[in-house]
Amino acid sequence: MASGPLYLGFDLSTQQLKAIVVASNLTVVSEAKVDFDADFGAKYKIKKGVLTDEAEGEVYAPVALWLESLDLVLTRLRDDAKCPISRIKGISGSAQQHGSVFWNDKAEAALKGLGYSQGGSGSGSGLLEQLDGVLAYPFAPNWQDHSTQAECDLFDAHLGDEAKLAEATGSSAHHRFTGTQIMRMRRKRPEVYKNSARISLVSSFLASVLLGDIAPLEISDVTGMNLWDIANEQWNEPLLELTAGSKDAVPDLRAKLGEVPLEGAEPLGTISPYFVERFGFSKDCKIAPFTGDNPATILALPLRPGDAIVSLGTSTTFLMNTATYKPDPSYHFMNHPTTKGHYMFMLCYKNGGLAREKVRDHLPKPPAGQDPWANFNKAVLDTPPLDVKPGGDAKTSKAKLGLYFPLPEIVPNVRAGTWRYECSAEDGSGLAPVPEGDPRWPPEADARVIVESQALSLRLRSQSLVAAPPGAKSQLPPQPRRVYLVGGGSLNPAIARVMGDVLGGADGVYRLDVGGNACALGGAYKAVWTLEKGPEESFDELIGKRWKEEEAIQKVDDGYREGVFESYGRVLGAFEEMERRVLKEFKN
Ligand code: XUL
Repeated sequence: MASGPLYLGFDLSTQQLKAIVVASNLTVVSEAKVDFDADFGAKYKIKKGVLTDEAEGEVYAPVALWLESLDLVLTRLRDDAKCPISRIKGISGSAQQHGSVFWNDKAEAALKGLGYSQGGSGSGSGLLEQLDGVLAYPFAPNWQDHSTQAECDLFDAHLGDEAKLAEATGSSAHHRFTGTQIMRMRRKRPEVYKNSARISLVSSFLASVLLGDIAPLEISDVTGMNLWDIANEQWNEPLLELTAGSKDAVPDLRAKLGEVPLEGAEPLGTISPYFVERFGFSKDCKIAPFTGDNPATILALPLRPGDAIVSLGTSTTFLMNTATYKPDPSYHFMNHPTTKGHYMFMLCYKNGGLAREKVRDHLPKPPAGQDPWANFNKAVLDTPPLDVKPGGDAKTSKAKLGLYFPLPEIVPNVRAGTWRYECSAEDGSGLAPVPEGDPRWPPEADARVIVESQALSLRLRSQSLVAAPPGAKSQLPPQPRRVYLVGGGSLNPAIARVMGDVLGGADGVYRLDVGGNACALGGAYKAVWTLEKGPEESFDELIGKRWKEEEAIQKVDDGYREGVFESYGRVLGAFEEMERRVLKEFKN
């Protein structure tokens, strides 16, 4: 193995802790992981990494599980993956967003005292033993927690309405956002709140353990709290007051949250002696700020402003890097993790792959052994855009639009259900519902319409953030430069085709081939950039030079198709009107 510095990226997700080591040229050198259920399920009684209290709507993870997992993943990295740990020069990483860890007043000293050598402070015991008794609460509320409706209502009302909250903090109130979670902790478990000397996000928790000190909250992850005033780059005083319960209690909450560095570019310090003594890290190894898993995803490639990532998993997530700040209650703006003045635009849907699967299951099943999506894909590709027969009379042709939400949706905020509509293909006029079972609407049409519906929702909400692509193709209408697909659905060619038809992509639609490793790689690349960047060199510049595009991505569709893209543009207003009508009647 060549010599030279190495960089470690962690990803502490809901179900696993992953560690990936890359060289300066971004080549992956070693990796290891801990699967929470497989490795610790019996001990912690967790399912899919979490514990649940159905009656309360609480979802939470034992913090001890993460401490044990950190020791185990590093043991595996050293022993199984044979990683030359002493060459690791910098560490960063990503963690599930919004979760919080409540430290008590013993934490700081215990973190500072971490060690491993015999006769030294730790004397051969692990993180779990050495950090015993440092938590004000043994659990971290998880992003799937939905126990905070009462607090969300108060947050949404506090600055006037949800649009004002979104304007200030980048998002309207969400159950999982940490401000509402902290407020509920104060009201439901006042002793825990009182005993919390510091509150970390999961990203800064992991950085803290590695640093051997409480790490500050990170500038991108802090925007997942409903507490950070994005435009003014400071805590929002009225929202702190709401969370803390009174004006007098605000200084105490500020102390719990700590100061937030306004840039994510500088290392926080060197690694704790514990990791040097136990695993052989260099004592000069630096810890860079960790960020949330969505911000880390946009660091897994040189994502330029105007590029979009569509993550097609169980749910759908859409991410863009943009210099435009146009918040709205139905989506999220977060600070960009590496580029000051840029934002991450994020749409988070509940319905994605599962909803497509339901439609698929209404079609005849392909014979055993064939791709279970074969008939669905054939229906998608055989149905023309919007199911408008080519060559028909443009004035009378009807376009099909639908909403397919087997789960209550957040974008828009409506109850579970399926709605089918028709409108003029020429200008979207005459929008009218189509009853279930109407012979004009066979199950094959649903296959195309659901994928179009998911893509139209993305186009509707991102249209004001995209510009006409510069360069030779400057005559093109505003659209993303590139659309990158990740997640399970990205393997499906019919879905890629519809994403290209609806969203465009002047330079095409690409599949990002990094397995499930995007967040950990984003963390590792962030460590490379933090420690190797030249003066004023941006993350995108440095990673853009070193990234081997041909190994990481594959073109899966041409993207923009003249005529087709415009036909969707003509019904976008009708799609929005359909959502409005459904929302009026079926709001969550
Ligand atoms: C984003 C969110 C999830 C978690 C998953 O707001 O809650 O994507 O970050 O770990």
